[in-house]
Amino acid sequence: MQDHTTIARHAEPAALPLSRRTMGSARPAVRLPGYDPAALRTGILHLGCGAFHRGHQAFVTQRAIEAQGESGLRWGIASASLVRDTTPRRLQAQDGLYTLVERGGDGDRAEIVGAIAAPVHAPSDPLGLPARLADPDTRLVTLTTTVEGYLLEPATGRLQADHPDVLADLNDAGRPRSVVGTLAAGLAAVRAQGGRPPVILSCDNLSANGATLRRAVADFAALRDDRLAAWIEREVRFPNSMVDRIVPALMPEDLDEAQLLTGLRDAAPVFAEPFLQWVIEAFDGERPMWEAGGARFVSDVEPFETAKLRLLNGSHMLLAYLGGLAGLRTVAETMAAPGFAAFIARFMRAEQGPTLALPASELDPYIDQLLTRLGNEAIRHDVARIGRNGSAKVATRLMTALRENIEAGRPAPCTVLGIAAWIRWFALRDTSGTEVRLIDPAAATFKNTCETIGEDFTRQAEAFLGMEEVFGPPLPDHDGVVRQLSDALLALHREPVELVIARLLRD
Ligand code: CS2
Repeated sequence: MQDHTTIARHAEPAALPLSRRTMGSARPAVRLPGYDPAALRTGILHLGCGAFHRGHQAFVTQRAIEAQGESGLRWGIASASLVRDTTPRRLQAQDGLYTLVERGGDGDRAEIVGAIAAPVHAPSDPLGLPARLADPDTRLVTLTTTVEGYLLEPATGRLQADHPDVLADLNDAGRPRSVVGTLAAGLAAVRAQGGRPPVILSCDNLSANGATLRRAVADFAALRDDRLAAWIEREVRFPNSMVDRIVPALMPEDLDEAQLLTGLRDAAPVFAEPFLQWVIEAFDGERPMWEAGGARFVSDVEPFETAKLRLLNGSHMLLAYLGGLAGLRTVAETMAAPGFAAFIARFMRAEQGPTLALPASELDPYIDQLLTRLGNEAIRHDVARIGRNGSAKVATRLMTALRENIEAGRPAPCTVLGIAAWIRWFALRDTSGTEVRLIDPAAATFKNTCETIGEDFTRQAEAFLGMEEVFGPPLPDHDGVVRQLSDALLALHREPVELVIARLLRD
């Protein structure tokens, strides 16, 4: 492995900016698109032009275009950000091209991706996203907007009909702000033209992502016109999909590191782990040959997505909250600290694993592979970032399995300690002088609860578990769980995280 700090110091400031014209002068080890990016037409509209999309779907699409030759050229992506994000503007200045760096234990591999034929900054786009969706060449709409973008009521999974963005989009369908408003306006235009709707493929990291999005869009459409809602339910396909690749957000030093690898200046490179998985519910309709980039088409995505959410994303939550409390900054630093890797292995093997319908012959290697991925030191994955919006994640990633474990009489101390660590982030704010910041829509409520209750940990545990919109309905053996959670809160209050983990592993 090269030393990344040394790399950052030696990047030359005067490198040529990446563009179609300069791409050919990239260093010889850099892989270039196996097609002419200027010849692409757009067949895919993507919403959410962030790092994850570019490290995952756009890369897989590049492989598909390469594999399909001439007929692949219709699958260029119009990749849009709906709001503040300026990534599309940076990509426009470099003809949609960007560098993807895969970082594994054995070094870095850089590739220029050209699949984004049209980076779209929605607020300044002359066409507008509904018109792009309704273009008959658009056969697929893919999304990575995060679940918060779907504007759902957490308790019911239905659209928040009174959300300001929903109300604004109902008044002005021309330039929608919300994901659901954009999809509904585009689909209404397809219907008005008597056209065939594109397939809408959610690539957001939540269970039943396609079905969830379908309900949100139909709810929005029903607020406009019941017939539109019925047409969407009948005519539009929303397959489910499971996406997996660890793609941290861009760090300032990444620009110099990418430049050192390629010799070109890229304002929007992406760094990702080598691993990639994309499991898509099979659907009828035209699409790129994504299998060429590793995608799999299956009849039921649910087992894949549950395993991934509980094992990978659940472990991420525990590492983020416990690692953050221990003063560690990244997932890999946390995995390398004493006790943490063994703790996460136990969480996956003894707590989450037994709740999954996977035979040991599949589960064991999957967990081993995850332990290696989480420990990948070349990936700087910020714990505070992973810890964001835990209130929208804890139910699917931790609580469902905890409930099943209690019902089966299986102890789940690692899960309980992880939840306690999350609560501690909010409790610590004003008591220890530690600057603890965790972005979460429920942050104010959580901090308030901790402040009002103070150090009565039984009451704290009761108050948090009582928040059904976050933790779900009361657990079986409620009193037992309150006791365990309050013990864990007390332990984290009294002792350093490492000691608490060491004791848990000994017991
Ligand atoms: C992470 C995910 O931030 C988070 O919630 O757990 O983004 C994770 O890196 C991806 O789901 C990996 O596929």
